[in-house]
Amino acid sequence: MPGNKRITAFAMLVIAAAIMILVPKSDGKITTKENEPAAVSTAASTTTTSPQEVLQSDTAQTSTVTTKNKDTSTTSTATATVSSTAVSTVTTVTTVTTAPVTSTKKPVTTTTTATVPKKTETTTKKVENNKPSTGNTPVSKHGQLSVKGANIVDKNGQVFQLRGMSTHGVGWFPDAVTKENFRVLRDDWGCNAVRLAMYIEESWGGGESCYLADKDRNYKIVTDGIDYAIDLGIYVIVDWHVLNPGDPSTHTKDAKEFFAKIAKEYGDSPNIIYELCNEPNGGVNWSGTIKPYCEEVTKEIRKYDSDAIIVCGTATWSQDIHDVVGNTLSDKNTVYALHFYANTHTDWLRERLQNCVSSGLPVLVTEFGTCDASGNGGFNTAESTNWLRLLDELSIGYFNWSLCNKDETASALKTSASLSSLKAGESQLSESGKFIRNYLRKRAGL
Ligand code: IDC
Repeated sequence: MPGNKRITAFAMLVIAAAIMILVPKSDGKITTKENEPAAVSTAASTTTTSPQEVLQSDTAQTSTVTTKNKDTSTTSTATATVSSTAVSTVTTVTTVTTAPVTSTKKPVTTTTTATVPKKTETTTKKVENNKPSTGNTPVSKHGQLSVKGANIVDKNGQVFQLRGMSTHGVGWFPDAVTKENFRVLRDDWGCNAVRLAMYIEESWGGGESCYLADKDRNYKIVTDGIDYAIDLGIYVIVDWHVLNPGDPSTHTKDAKEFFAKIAKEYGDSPNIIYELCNEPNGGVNWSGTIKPYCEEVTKEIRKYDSDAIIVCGTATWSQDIHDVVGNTLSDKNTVYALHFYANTHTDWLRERLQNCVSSGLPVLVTEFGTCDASGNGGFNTAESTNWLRLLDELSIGYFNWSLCNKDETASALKTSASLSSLKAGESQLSESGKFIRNYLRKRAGL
């Protein structure tokens, strides 16, 4: 019947038009054009995530658009964050595509970046690194750490002791930064954390450069290391390894830039801990130089990460923690670094530590060696044990220098051992490595 046919044809047209309007693009991505509404127009970052992942709300300056693609079971989220303070002549448009996941494994992420000229605001990128740790890992159990009095406490307010290995300089020994190495440290050594030491201004020739000689290379090694730690559910200290020169304020601008980038990318992750300056030295003092430097960098980090633990180095190669008593930063989640090398720094420094802790100062030993302060010679089990017992008594965390096979006493690995494939057990370990593994295992109840 012609009348009915006309109605049917009309109905089909309406349905077809509705499908064209309503069905999202098959690739599940949002394309953001330059001339889109105010907040999005200046900058855009597009992220495709798994349904389980929920983008945590950003600052008030972030606008988020979310669509659901039924076909691919993915959620597309466009996030634009406009920094009101920064002024730039370029805008970066970043597209992050994350394959959908059904398991708890980290999704594969690809990132493409294009530069769009002529905008006056800069974009901040928010990659989703805040996936909750699953399984029985240190971070899934203890979550976001904070400072309470002289202690670090976990998400339940229970005192928590960080224990782990420090890498050597990641620019120098990048091979040590592998997920399998960190897994062995977690499962066979009983570590709940690692420290990534990134030298700032010391280069050793060849491609093995410090941060300022090759920012991109060092940044990549560090962020790979952070990703492994997040995947494994362990804590990770990002160490701005100030040593030569000893004045951290020489590179305040670079430190702020580096930590802001890390904090933007990982600020939502409970794993991350920022160490602002390894060992100030060369006569710089706490109140005149180190504290103002730490305050400035802390302010920068807090723009993007409101609660992570921040570690401030102290004067004289991070030994002068007593200078900080009564003159701490106002930031409540800040702790102060004490470093020792067991054959050089003995009773007198332990007494200092006890006094400072009695005064309520929160201290973290982000680096210690079992030997001389030179890192070579003087392996001393008795003094190392004295130190570690005291730190255990006080629930103060510690990180051993270093996860390396360099020919020096402090190295935990034999020179002949492969740096990239740490095996469970003692076969690859130096004298120091065996002692440390054994001590850490016992402490972790392994
Ligand atoms: C040492 C390394 C050594 C390297 C040297 C470079 O062990 O291989 O040649 O740095 O300057 C620290 C520092 C740490 C030192 C370590 C041992 O934080 O960078 O590493 N140490 O000297 N403070 C006290 C000792």
